[in-house]
Amino acid sequence: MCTSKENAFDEMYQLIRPFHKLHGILVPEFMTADHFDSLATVQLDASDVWISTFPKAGTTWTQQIVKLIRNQGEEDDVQISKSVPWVENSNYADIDIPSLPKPRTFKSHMPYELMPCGIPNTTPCKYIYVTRNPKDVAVSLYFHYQRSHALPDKKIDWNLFYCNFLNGNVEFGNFLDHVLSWWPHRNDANVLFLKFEDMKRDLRAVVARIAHFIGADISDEIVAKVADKSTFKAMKANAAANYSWSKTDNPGTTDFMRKGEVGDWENYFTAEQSEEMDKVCREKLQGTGLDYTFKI
Ligand code: PPS
Repeated sequence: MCTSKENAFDEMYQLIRPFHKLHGILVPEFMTADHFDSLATVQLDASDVWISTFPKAGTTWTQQIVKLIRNQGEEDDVQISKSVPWVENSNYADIDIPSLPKPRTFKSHMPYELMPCGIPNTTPCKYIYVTRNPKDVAVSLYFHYQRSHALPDKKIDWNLFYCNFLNGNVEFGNFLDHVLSWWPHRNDANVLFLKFEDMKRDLRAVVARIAHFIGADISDEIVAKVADKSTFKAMKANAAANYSWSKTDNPGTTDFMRKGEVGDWENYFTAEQSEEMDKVCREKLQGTGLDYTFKI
């Protein structure tokens, strides 16, 4: 249980590269305030589509879908992180947004009110927010910390990570606060709110919804083609979509395209942790109408 870990934050953040707060949100230090603030003057366009998520909720999957829809189902060999850049990440600061060919698609992990380049209800763009049940997000993010943030040869204990996740002491803060920043806007005309589990259940239906939302006129045949090229298996085998280019200091850790399942959390959560997370979700989501599927 998390309550027994009083120093969880200090304990875990000694094992990983430096993090800091960016406008109140915990992020890796490579995301600088200078870069973020410079985005405020970027001119957005009505054809821009943003994909926003809490990390590990289905970002890359949705990036791939939008990219394929906008390309009539045709692949290219451009890495997804270049085709659909992560805007607030200073590592991509050399990407000149104004010169990118339109229509442009962007990735962000910011909550609603901190979206780069403008709060969604003040811009002409469309936003796809994707969420996933928090137990699977926690497990996926745990492996991501191990692979991408842990100092060489350092291993993070699952119980320690779980505790930090529950307390909102992970990148992009508290998972439930993040989703609840977007949830009230789910019916806004320029927001499409999606769930990872629905994508797993019926990928073609979600591809069709996304195409309709972004105003792409594609046939049922192209919808099927996009869905076929966006399955976990297809993306894992696709060198432009599987992040095989992203290097780790911790050999032996998992691939970015790890499992892509609903319910893998059962292999890591103890019964007490699962109950604790259920309780926190119940308390925080009560009356909002938002719920999650933990198993399909
Ligand atoms: S990131 O780092 O925030 O951009 O990560 P993100 O892309 O949001 O999430 C990575 C997890 O999504 C899984 N994934 C998929 N699952 C099913 N189908 C497809 N096509 C797919 N593509 C990516 C990926 O495997 C990570 O989840 P886990 O549970 O770790 O496998």
